[in-house]
Amino acid sequence: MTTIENQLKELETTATQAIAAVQDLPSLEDLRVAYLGKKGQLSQILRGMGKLSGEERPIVGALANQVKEGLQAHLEAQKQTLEAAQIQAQLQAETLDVTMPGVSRPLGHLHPLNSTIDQVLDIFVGLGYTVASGPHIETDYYNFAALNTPPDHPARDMQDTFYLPDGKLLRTHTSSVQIRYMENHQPPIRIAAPGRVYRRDTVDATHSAVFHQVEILAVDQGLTFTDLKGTIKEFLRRMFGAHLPVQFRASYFPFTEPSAEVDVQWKGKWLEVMGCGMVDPNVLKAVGYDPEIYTGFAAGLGVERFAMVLHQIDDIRRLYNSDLRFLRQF
Ligand code: 2U9
Repeated sequence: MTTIENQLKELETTATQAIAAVQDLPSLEDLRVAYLGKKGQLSQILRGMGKLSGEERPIVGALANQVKEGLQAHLEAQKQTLEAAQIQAQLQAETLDVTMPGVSRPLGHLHPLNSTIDQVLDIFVGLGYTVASGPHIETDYYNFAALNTPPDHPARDMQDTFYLPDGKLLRTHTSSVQIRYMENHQPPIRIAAPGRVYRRDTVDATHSAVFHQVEILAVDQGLTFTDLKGTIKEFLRRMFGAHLPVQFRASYFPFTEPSAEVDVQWKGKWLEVMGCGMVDPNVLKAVGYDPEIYTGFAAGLGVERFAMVLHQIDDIRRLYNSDLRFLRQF
């Protein structure tokens, strides 16, 4: 045996062992370069071929090829083994156990005031009304004067209304929204104005200085008190149920004439739930509508009162305390 043949055999033995022992793909690649690369050990050994005789050369050449192919096969086999192991490890690490108990995340829901507002608006939108909104800080004009509420009316009293230092005020009803809407639209109109309103009430179980209203307004040619009654009755039936007894009692508001309060018989008792009336001609005049051509009806409801009746809530303050033991019941 020539020295080269010995070297080749030795290379084959050590390289085969080293390849079998390697545990990761980068080290395997390092071995390939070290043994079979351009400047690797096999190339180094073959550099000595020049010194061989003519008969030895093909024999050694054949052996070199055999060693090379053998090592390549080992490298490939080990590569496949390591790759398979890597995939296996990845699968293990990323396995999802679908039988594990889930992590439950608490799901929020609407506040009872918001769901009541939504219920009311859904009904009026279903009857063809458009939802309108406007500023909470208002001028005397939009909150009172345009609504036929004269300067000496008690509603304007400092005792009843929050005035700001600049003479503006916190709106006491959403009717101001409807004045603004009428200024920018011509009849026929049908609008619902939901929102927060402010009054200097002493807070108790049924009164809050901040509460919510939905007011509705329709202006068209030929609207009568019968249209108003029909609309209110239909609304209340959709809200409280099909066979609800409803009664209208004469009342007074500066912005409607005639005016009425609406009671429903609910769980055996008559409860006042809304106010309403035919829009006062002075209000129509204020926004430039001709009261000889157009008539209108309007109604208002307190959202807190509705929510309290619907959900048997005994104290209005519960709606603002953010007590989760209370809120989770809805
Ligand atoms: C315009 C003209 C008239 C809205 C109306 C009432 C009667 C009413 C109360 C119900 C409970 C207020 O929240 S509450 O305290 N509202 O009784 N509201 S008529 O009348 C209007 C609105 C807009 C332009």
